Amino acid sequence: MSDANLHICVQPAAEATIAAIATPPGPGGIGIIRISGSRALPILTALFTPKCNTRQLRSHRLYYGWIKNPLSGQPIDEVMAVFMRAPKTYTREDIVEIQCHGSYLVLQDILGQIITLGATLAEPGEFTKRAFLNGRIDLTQAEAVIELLQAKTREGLGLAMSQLQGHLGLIVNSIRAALMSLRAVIEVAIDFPDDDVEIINAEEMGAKLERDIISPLRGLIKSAGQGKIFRDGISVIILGRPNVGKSSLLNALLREERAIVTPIPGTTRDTIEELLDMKGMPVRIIDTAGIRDDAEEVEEIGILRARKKLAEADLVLLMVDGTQPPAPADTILYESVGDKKILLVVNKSDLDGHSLSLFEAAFPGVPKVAVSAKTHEGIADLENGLFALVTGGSSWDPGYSCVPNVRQKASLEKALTAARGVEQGLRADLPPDLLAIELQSALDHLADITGETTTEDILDLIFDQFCIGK
Ligand SMILES: Nc1nc2c(ncn2[C@@H]2O[C@H](COP(=O)(O)OP(=O)(O)OP(=O)(O)O)[C@@H](O)[C@H]2O)c(=O)[nH]1
Ligand SMILES: [Mg+2]
Repeated sequence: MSDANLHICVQPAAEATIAAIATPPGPGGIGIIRISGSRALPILTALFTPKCNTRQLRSHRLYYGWIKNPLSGQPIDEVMAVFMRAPKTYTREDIVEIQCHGSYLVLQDILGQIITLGATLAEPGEFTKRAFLNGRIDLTQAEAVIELLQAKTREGLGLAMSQLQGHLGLIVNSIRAALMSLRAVIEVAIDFPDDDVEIINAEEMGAKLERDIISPLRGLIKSAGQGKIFRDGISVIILGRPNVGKSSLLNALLREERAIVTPIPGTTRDTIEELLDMKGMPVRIIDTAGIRDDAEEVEEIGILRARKKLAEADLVLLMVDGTQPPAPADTILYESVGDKKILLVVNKSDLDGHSLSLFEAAFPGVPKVAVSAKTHEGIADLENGLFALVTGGSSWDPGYSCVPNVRQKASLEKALTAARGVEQGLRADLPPDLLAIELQSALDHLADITGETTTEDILDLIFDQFCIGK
């Protein structure tokens, strides 16, 4: 190709053609570079020599060939390349994907050529942001993409998938449609204030408000609470006096010898954190230094760390040695936990002299479970007990539900408050223009969820969570 064909095009930011490496850093079987925007095809044409000698690349077809330096003609890599013409693409713009060998250097070289030919480096999440701005997906689906990428368990993935299919957007839009039909009636009442006919039938409107708006909003808010634990997971801390078996329990839960276990009290000096999948719930489990008064210096620091971690934990596994009678130190620890959820783990059930009933008497009403961290007896009971404590024993099936995230839940709550305002206004016979204000506020908060009125700041916050190339 001659130099004359290599004109570099500088485009305004909104229309800029963007490019990024879409696969994670590090060597891999293949690496993918993605380009989106009006210059995607000219850039590919300048770099790519297909084996089949075609003049024009057809859309949505995968071609085999070589990426070459457009100036020197020097081959850079043997690749598969695809051009996808807008609008049937991820961003609704023209897209090119180049599958090359998964070498960081090759990927960097090709990306460098693409930038030279006029593309800009994509920001994190910019491809998905364009999909949203170009109307292919709503904001709930864009957020689902982040969740899908970050899901830690199958259940978390199920939630993300359901949201990616747009289920939440559909429900929110049906609530909005109901609000709009109420607003239409109220607007008629505003326009004809002296009409003899009663336009607003408070009872009928109240019933519709409850059935089509308030009740589904409540349902969504409730499932947000339940879903949070499957999406974001929980943090569980193992606390107890030295030598009760905390590290052994960590190992038993992880099913690997992660932490050092010895008969010497004060073995664990630092906190140890690991992530595990407990019945679909991502659980960050934290083993801590055994807490005692006469600890030496390093151990003392570990104990301070344990106390700090306690503040962040959602649930405490308070571990005791079931072969020893309850000690005042156990009670002091129990009291230090405050109002956090707690499960008393009475360990060493494999040994003679183990007694659950002694602890029943000392800690009445506290959920407890007998286990042997050594033989793994009772570990399943512990997992069930922990799960029940966290979920409140609900038999909710996360995989198929519509579960709003924290941001969406906050908007749903504001919409619910506004909808309740309308309900109260109807009962108090407020003038229609005041009802209209509350109704509009509910509509605005719902529009925030799907992204119709979301501010640039919030969009930035959302898309900043993405990785580059997505
Ligand atoms: N028989 C029996 N021994 C156990 C059990 N759990 C732990 N042990 C033993 O108790 C000792 C202490 O276990 P660790 O898991 O290190 O206890 P820890 O609470 O982490 O102790 P520190 O880190 O020192 O606070 C080790 O000798 C373990 O083998 C159990 O369920 N049964
Ligand atoms: Mg330990």
